[in-house]
Amino acid sequence: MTKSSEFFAEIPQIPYEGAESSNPLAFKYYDKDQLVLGKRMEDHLRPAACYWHTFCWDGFDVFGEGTFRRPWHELEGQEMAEAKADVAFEFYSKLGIPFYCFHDVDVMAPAANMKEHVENLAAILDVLERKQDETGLKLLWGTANVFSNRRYMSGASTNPDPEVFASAATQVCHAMNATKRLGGENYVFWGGREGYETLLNTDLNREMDQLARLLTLAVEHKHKIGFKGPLLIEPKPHEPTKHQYDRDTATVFAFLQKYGLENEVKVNLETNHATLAGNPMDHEIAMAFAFGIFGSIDANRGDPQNGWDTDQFWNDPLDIVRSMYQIIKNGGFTTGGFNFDAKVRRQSIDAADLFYGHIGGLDALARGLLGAAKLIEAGDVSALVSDRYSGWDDELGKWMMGAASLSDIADKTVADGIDPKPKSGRQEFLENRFGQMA
Ligand code: XLS
Ligand code: NI
Ligand code: NI
Repeated sequence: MTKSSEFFAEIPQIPYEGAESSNPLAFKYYDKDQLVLGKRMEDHLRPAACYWHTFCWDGFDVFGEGTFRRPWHELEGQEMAEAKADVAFEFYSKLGIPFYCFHDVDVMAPAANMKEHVENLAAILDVLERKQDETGLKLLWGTANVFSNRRYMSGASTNPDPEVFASAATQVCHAMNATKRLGGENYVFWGGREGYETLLNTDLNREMDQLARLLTLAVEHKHKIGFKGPLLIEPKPHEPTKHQYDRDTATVFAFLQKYGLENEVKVNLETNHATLAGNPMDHEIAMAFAFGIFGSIDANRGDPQNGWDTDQFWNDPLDIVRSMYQIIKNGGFTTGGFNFDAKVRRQSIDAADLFYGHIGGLDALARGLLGAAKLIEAGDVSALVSDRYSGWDDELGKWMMGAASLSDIADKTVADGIDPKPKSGRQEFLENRFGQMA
């Protein structure tokens, strides 16, 4: 175990105490060893917490300076990176989750150029590897931040300047190597600035070809270094750019198909990004499974009154149970998991607030899992859906999906006097069933 820091000295290991507990630093529903549909809760949810919101962001917003004043933010260079790793691993361990996630720049000493970037990333890997060994924590995914540095203002791989592409490729190459070395289970691409601000200065065809080129190079590199996990694209429609090329699951799938990457790349879906794209989260999940590209989830939510990625902790029970139902019904996570890509508000400045956010988020997922499991065990929802489509398993349905031509169908319809009888879709009944579990 890592030794307790002053910052988290007041925080104990978070226990599971059950729904009746009034202890704010205890789980009420997340009991990691509880069996749900024959599988441990932890193995269903595979929870992870991220580095960036909790240990990098200092609470600044566009109108104001950082509010958190964390002790490690006062430090510099490798010393800062190591102090950050100390508190991060202490936090993950006290929370009792199995995974974490990071961007290259989250974990390392800041770098002035690409050479320093490569050196500083290498310097922190020994530390992370040692901490993983000490705590048993695993890496759900790694990624490269190719959107914050000024050089990426006009895009990373989609930049009009090939030297910027080269810089992004360098970061991706080293972030993939780092993820492989740390035993990461997936590698993520979020195209933060892979889009445009205005079409007036943009060559769309070139930009999409360049984006696909970097992905193709990453796929080749993955096989070259023997990285076993999938590469995941994280769809988002906009923010920071006006338009992002990977706007939602369906758009990503079309893009992957165009460039022949649909068997190599999957998606990391984020709740708040789905909302921004005008899609409910359960739609994104269902589409990803339908296309065979479901990978992982960034769990968070937006604010219904705000049109941006507020990254709040996901705590809408109905939304969660609907999403969880899609995940579990379709077989659940394989390499993916639920990463809390979520942050406390900038007024929540205490160490305990970081725990309240994650405890609530994990409890909400656990409740959603229990609700979805009940619906799956009851079986009435899936029976209703299969019954609705049962005609397609009969002769007429099979024939139309197979041998029949359009005119064959037209002739038969008239000759047999086919006259369909409308049936209820039962939407309110179904909504009540999900409401009961939320
Ligand atoms: C931003 C994204 C980002 C990715 C990782 O909106 O959610 O945090 O998850 O680059
Ligand atoms: Ni995310
Ligand atoms: Ni996001």
